[in-house]
Amino acid sequence: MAQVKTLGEFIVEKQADFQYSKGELSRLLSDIGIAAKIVHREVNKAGIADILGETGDVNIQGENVKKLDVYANNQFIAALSVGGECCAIASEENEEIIIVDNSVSAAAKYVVALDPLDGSSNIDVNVSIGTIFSIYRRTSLSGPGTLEDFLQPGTEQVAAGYILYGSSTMMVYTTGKGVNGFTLDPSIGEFCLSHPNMQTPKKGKIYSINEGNYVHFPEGVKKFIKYCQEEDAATERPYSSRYIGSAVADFHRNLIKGGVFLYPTTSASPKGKLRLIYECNPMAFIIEQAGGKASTGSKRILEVVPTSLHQRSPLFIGSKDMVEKVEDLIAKHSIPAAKAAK
Ligand code: P6P
Repeated sequence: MAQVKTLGEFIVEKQADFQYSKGELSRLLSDIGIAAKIVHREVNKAGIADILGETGDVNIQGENVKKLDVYANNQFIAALSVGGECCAIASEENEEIIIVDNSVSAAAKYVVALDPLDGSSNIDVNVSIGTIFSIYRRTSLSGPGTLEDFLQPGTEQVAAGYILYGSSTMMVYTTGKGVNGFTLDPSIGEFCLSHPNMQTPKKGKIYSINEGNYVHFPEGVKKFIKYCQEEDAATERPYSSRYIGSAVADFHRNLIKGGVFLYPTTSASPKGKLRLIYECNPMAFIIEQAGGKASTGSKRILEVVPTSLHQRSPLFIGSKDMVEKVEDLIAKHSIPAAKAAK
């Protein structure tokens, strides 16, 4: 039987990749793995336990809060707080950053931004959902973590990853030395290395977008959708349209099979819908490490300098050739501001 390598063994083994590493990042990633296993357990019995449905609260995004959202948020905050390796946490579920206020954590050198349960509108209909996380080295020199610690461009991320609660539960992450995927084996309660050194195909035949918003899309995006639908044997078109409505699930499928996920600006989301700091940036870090690309439509996602914690961004992410095709069409069909002003 092939030797199984657990997440814990892998993290320790790769710790050697980081000179001067004293194990803090390793422990931080392990803390995330522990919280993931706890959330996995609840997600997989949501249909049984009284954890379905809504709490009756509305979060800062104006979204109805699902019980599992709150549960996941609490579990990750607790694991990160107890672990002592991060001094502050930013969560989609919390308007302000959470200071991890204990003697050990105050000296910790990392901050973690996370979407504890993305796609939660799918919980009650048993569709895959996910957790997304992003880790930065704090920029503040001492004392409690600060908002500025989170307002760093995605290029500064130390690590990023997601947990996908799907037909199996997987944890996929990068520390800047490639992308590795681990599948939870519930029989031993361990994440085991199942997808070493993940690389996304340069070309893909899948496009993922909510075409219900078509009329509001920028012209270049409309042209890309039509491009995907044209018959052309040489480029294996038409492509397939696949859209789950859960970013982590759509991203993960395209990462493995090749494809492009698009969330452009729409009338409901004039700045895009996905959050820069704890959704776009972590997935952008992963896709670049896997040989793909992530763009706002005109700029590399990882180079956007955030100005607020929950700011949104348009997102075009996946196979390099497909993202570049979208960027080309957006550039070609964008109306220069001056001309538009006439
Ligand atoms: P729409 C889920 O609510 C989410 O934030 C992402 O996971 C998903 O990709 C997107 O919204 C779906 O949005 O507008 O297509 O329903």
